[in-house]
Amino acid sequence: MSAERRLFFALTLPAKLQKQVIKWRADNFLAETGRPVAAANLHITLAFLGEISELKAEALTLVAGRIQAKKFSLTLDDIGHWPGSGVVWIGTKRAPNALLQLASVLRSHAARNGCHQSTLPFHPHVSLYRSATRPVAIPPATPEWMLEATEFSLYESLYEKGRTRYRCLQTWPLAD
Ligand code: 2AM
Repeated sequence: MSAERRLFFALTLPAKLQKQVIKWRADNFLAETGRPVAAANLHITLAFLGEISELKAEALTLVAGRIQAKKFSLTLDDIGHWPGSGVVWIGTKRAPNALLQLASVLRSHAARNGCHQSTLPFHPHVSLYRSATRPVAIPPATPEWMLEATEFSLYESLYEKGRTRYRCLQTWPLAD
């Protein structure tokens, strides 16, 4: 039997935006805020699949390829801290319908394939810090970056040499 892998569907931030976000983070948060997420790991999770078998991964890859979803843009104009999960994040005050629909369809396919889905409502966000369990001084605003989503991807989460790395397994374009 093949090993299980930890997989999730996500939107990646373009490299230029990743750099802008980490520069802004360094300038606007205290060093002791938490464990900073590496630039290359900045993303918006659409559906978390958990540790799944190759069979389930193949089924969900096929399903993802059949999804007809549209391109959309969103503004990263919101910031927050969830002390329970220790996450400091940036997100959007107005999630576009196309984003909500894409996440919803991926999450329902994941659930139908036996991947447990959180009962919490989907809240699109980019995690900036983890292990931030103490009160955090949140900056008053973000620079309101615009993110153009033209594709979504399936990622594998790997833990190597004490670091988390996300490997892109497959990417699907969003339609005009
Ligand atoms: P995040 O979206 O809040 O950053 C890979 O672990 C990605 O899936 C991370 O981005 C992580 O959190 C997200 N994720 C969503 N639900 C998760 C869960 N139950 N366990 C671990 N990661 C989860």
